[in-house]
Amino acid sequence: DPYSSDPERHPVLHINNLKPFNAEPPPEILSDSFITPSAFFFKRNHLPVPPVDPASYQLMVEGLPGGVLTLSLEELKTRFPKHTVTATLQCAGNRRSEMNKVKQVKGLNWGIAAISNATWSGARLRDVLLAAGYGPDVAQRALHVQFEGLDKDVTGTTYGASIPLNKAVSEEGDVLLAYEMNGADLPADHGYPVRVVVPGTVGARNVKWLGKIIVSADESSSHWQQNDYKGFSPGTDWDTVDFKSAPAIQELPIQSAITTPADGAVVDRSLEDVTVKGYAWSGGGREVVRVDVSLDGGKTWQVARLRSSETGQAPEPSPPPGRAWAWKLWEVTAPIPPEAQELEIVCKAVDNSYNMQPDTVAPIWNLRGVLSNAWHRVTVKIRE
Ligand code: MTE
Ligand code: MO
Repeated sequence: DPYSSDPERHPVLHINNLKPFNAEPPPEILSDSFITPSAFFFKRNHLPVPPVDPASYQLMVEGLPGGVLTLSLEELKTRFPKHTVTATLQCAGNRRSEMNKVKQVKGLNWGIAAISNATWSGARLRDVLLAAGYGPDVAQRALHVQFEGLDKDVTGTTYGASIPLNKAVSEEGDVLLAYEMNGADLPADHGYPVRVVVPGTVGARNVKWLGKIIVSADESSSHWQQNDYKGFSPGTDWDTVDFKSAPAIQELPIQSAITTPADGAVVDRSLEDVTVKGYAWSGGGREVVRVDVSLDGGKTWQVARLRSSETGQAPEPSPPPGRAWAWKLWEVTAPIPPEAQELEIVCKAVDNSYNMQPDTVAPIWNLRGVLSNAWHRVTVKIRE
């Protein structure tokens, strides 16, 4: 069994697939803390978790004038300044189950919790590329930085992805070769000993168990870069789809969801108020500036209180412009409307480019069920 050396996992996780392991936390855990504890952080593996010996681990950096640079884990930790970033990771398939309700799509049936927020520490990719000889001449011929994982399928093919070179070398891009998550060594499921963290970019490019970095004129040729993780028209089906016609997903669109109450929950009228909580995040470093919440299916709205730290106490840290990598948690407490027997609670977020979420799923439905970011709706019953 190639999965026999997979680590143990927390029993509270909802398992979408056991081998390879794919699981998400119960949604209400996400809004319990600004930083998601690593045990509850969603896990998305395409392949078995590779066992890596930290003493013999080597990271290779190729495609730069200095030739191949090889770094041990110790060298990565000591030769480069340690940089810490709080960044949210979201799978392109988060909320896919809502697309499945419109029409069947292909992929794991994720709920709303294939997203989590952590503190990551490591070397800046930029610093490592500079040490390997990156300079302005390289930007003339290279456009992409490819990453290869150490996890392999039965044919020996490794997981791979790439990001634009300008994101990788930008001082404001904050791309990390992370060896710590939430102040401890990376857990096995999250890429021990080293993973790429590409803030603002779809989960799939945040390559775990990193083995090789290649600066190249071309994108990664991997299946996951070329023939997966792309968006298409609702009218495109598996007979007509041409994966070459669409760009690989990089920055993700604006997103929000209600983590509590859960759909179908019962709320006692005697409580008088209902408290609604959730998360909101946008890709590309765009900051969430507002979350609107409705208790009546979208007829009337109120503005949620946003939180961007563990305590939520003023003064709240404000991210540098264009570098809002972490989600915001939000909350609304409102009186239960006197005549209502049922509440249709809806949320929608706005980022600082005034991007907003679409109101329904059907117009953004796509055959792979990615980029599912319609207004999130839950219905709760009022018990008299
Ligand atoms: N890296 C490797 N090497 N192998 C993988 O299967 N999955 C990717 C990405 N990096 C993957 C990988 C996908 S699709 C996502 S959403 C994120 O890792 C999930 O990261 P997490 O498991 O730390 O939440
Ligand atoms: Mo993903």
